[in-house]
Amino acid sequence: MAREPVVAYVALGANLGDAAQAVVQAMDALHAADGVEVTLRSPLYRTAPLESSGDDYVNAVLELITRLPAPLLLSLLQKTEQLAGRERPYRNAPRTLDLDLLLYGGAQIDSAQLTVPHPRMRQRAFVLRPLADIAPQLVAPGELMAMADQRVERLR
Ligand code: A4P
Ligand code: MG
Repeated sequence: MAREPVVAYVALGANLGDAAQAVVQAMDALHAADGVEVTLRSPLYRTAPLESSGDDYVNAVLELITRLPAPLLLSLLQKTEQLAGRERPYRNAPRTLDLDLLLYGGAQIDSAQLTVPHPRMRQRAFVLRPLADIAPQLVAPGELMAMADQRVERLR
């Protein structure tokens, strides 16, 4: 266990089956997991697929507090994806649930399994829009405006 609690941000995405339900269930599952407390949940968004095929995605971001070291938090995210029936036929395939670790405190991590901050988060409106809802201090005002061509509609 990490000695001090760490604030982390997780992006959730799904575009197979009941995507909104998968995202909400994952938020609940993470909150119920040992060693994790979900402290903030963004609204859900319907978003156009980016470098991916299939239906529109449902995306959201949550904030959590944990003492789990980052590799164990990643394992928990992957276990939660598996419970939602995640399969990986090819990169960026449509998915029942994708959980990406965006930020883990102020840590910079570059291991074979884990890159934090998430390397593509700053190019993606489907990440920055919900992140700005719950952590506006982490998203610069101009950043989202530069992505106005990416379709992102608030669901609820
Ligand atoms: N990995 C490394 N760093 C991280 C991190 N910070 N968080 C490794 C999570 N995982 C991390 O992930 C592959 C490997 O990345 C893992 O084994 C882990 O060790 P994956 O989820 O199995 O594969 P993936 O989903 O194909 O890759 P990834 O990186 O999640 O894809 P992207 O780049 O995030 O893109 N369009 C819309 N509108 N909404 C979306 O949610 N998502 C994608 C996925 C593409 N287009 C989308 C959306
Ligand atoms: Mg992923």
